[in-house]
Amino acid sequence: STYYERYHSLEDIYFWINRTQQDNPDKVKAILIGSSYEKRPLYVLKLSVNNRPNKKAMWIDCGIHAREWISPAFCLWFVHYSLSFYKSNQDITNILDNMDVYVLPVLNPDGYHYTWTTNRMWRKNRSISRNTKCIGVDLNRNFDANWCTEGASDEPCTEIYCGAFPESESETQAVANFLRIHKDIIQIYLSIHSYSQMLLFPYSCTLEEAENHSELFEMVQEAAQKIKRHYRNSYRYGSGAKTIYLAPGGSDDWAYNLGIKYSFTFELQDRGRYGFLLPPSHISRACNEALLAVKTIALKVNEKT
Ligand code: 0X9
Ligand code: ZN
Repeated sequence: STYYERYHSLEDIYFWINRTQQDNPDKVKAILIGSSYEKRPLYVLKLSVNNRPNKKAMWIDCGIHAREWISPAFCLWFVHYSLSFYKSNQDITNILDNMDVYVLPVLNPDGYHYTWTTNRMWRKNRSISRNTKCIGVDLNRNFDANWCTEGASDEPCTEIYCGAFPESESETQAVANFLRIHKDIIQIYLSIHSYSQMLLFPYSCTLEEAENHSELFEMVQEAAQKIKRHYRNSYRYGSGAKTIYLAPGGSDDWAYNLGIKYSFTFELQDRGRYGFLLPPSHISRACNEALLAVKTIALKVNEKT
């Protein structure tokens, strides 16, 4: 198997980030956007193929939940695919000619490292809070979107602990600050999770419909149809709250409210047979399906603007 058909430790991924930028100095720049609770650096890779002024951008983050290993694997897959097939694949060429792409391969490095060394099923980050021996905040409940209402918990010992206050966590702050600064150029926000095969969009923090609900619905519907046709695999789609559950404080809803009107969360393979423990032999299929969804959405947004 190739490098991209295997899972990689955090140390390997840091090495890969450095190597990828060194080998592609004209297309890739690593940007330090902050650090984790345990002081690990958070690097975003900026993919940019030409210096056209006023270029729009897409953001993709992976690994907000530690045990969802297919997610960082997808970010690496996406960067490698973009660098390998720019100029030979028409879709990725069209996308990169029209927008820069910011890729954060591991949003929650402390948690990811912990799943490699100690507990494979860890979800949250590794921050220590007062008055409890329970560790970690669910970073996808820590953003300022109906923070800590129904679907999150203020109990530190739960898997969906929202943290002491919105953006209490240094990983959340790093992402939120970067998006605030770049909100006028970023048109598309994508957050990659697993598992359950779903293409979700705002809102998850309320049952109300987003202002451009039907536009978002049509985009994920088209993406799901393409996956079905190409790979004979089914993805459910719709707003988060109606498709899975109410879950406030998520990055997608927060980015949407910031003004990034094309905001999505993808839940990659599988539908529960292996769950978070998706075997490496399934990585290429899972990533190609997600890649097709990313392309479909990015091309649609390019068409509109
Ligand atoms: O609950 C979550 O955070 C995500 N599902 S997971 O099984 N990967 O944990 C879904 C996130 C959907 N978006 C929001 N809740 N904002
Ligand atoms: Zn998740």
